[in-house]
Amino acid sequence: MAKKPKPQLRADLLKNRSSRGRKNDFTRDMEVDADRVMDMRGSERVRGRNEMSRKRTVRGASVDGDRIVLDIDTTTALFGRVLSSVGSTQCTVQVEDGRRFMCSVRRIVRTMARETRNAVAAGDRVWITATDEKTGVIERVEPRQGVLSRGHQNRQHVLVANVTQMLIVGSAAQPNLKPALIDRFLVSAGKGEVHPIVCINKIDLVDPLELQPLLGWYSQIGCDVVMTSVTTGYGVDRLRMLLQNEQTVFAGQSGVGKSSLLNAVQPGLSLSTGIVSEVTQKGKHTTRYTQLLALNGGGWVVDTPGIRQLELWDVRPEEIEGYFVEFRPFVALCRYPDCRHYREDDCAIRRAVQMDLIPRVRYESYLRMMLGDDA
Ligand SMILES: Nc1nc2c(ncn2[C@@H]2O[C@H](COP(=O)(O)OP(=O)(O)OP(=O)(O)O)[C@@H](O)[C@H]2O)c(=O)[nH]1
Ligand SMILES: [Mg+2]
Ligand SMILES: [Zn+2]
Repeated sequence: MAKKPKPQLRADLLKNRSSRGRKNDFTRDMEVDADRVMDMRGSERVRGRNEMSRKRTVRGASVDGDRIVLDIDTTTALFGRVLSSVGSTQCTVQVEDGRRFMCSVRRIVRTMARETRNAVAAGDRVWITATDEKTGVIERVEPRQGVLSRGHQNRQHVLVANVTQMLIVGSAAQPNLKPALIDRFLVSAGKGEVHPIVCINKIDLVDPLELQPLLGWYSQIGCDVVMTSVTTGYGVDRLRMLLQNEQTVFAGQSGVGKSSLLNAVQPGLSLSTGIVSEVTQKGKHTTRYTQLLALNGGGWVVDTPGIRQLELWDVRPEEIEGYFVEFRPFVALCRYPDCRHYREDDCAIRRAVQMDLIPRVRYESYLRMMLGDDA
C-alpha cells in the first residue's frame, strides 16, 4: 500500500479549475492539477531520490520512491479489478464484495499515463469511487506486475495487467502453426515477466507426432507445453489444471481456438467463437475485447482478441537474444562482443545452428525480430 502523504509538507497548489462547477461531482475536492503532478514527477527525475524530493507532495498526490501516488479516501473508495475495458475511458470493475461498476477514468489518472495509450487495462487493480449503484470513477491504478503490452504508434498499449502466466495458443492446422508468432509471444512473455505455456490446439487435424520436435524444444527451454483438441477433448483436463489458481492471459492469432478452449475448460462461460475462412485460413476476430473471467476452482483467465501482429514494445534489437534462452551458452563464444549473429564472422550462434544445437526455426524467428520484420 502507498505511503500516506505528510500533511505538513503539502504544498497547497491549485485545484483543477476545469472541473469546477461540474454538476454532481461530489468528489471534486480530490481533483488535482494534472500539470503540477506531472511537474512533480519531472523534478523528481532530475533531482533524484534525495530527502527533499521524496517528501514533495501536491494536494491530492504524493511521491513514494519514484512513483506518484494519488490520494484516495479509503473510507469511501472501493478496491477492485478491471474486468474489461472498452476503448480507453470506460471499464467494468468488480469490487471485493462482487459488485460490478461501469467506470470512467478520472482525468488525472489518464494524464499520469500520458506515455501509455491506455491509462487503465484489463486486469488492473484499482480504487474507485461509486457514483451510484452501477457506475463509478477510477481514482487510482495500483502498480502492475506481469503485463502483456504491444507498441501502438510509438506508445505502449497495455493489453492486460497483473497476470502470472501467458497461454500462447497456436493451432496445428487451420490456421497453420506459426512458430515465429509463438516465438514473438515468448519474447513478450519474457519482457512482461510472465511464465509462458505453449498450447497447440486442433491436434485432431494432424498427426501429433509431427509436433514432437518443436514442442520438445519449447519444453527444454522452460515452457510448459500442452497439446489440445476441443473437438475430441484431448488435453483439456491438463489445461484446466495448468490454469487453476493462476492469472492467465490467452494469446494467439485469430481462429486458433482460444475462446473454444475456454468454453471447454469451463462450459458455463459460453464465449462466442467464429469460423476460420477456408480460403484465407484466417479467423474472423470474433472476440472483440479483452475480458477477465473467473474460474470456478479459483484463478482468472483473460481472453484477448486475436493479435495478428504484435509489435514488440520497448525491446531493443540487441535485447532480443536475451529472450532466446538457448542462445545463452554460445553468445560469449562469438568473436565480436556485440555480435548480432547475423552476418558477422566467427559467430558461435550460427555455428550452433549449423550443428543442430539450436533449431533453425528458432534462429529464423530471432533474425526476423532482431531485423524488425513483423511475424
Ligand atoms: N478441428 C478443430 N476445430 C477447432 C478446435 N478448437 C476450435 N476450433 C474451431 O476453430 C474456430 C475458431 O475458434 P475460436 O475459439 O473462435 O478462435 P479464437 O482464437 O477465439 O478466435 P478470435 O476470437 O477471432 O481471436 C471455430 O470454428 C472452432 O469451432 C479444435 O480443437 N479442433
Ligand atoms: Mg475468441
Ligand atoms: Zn554471434
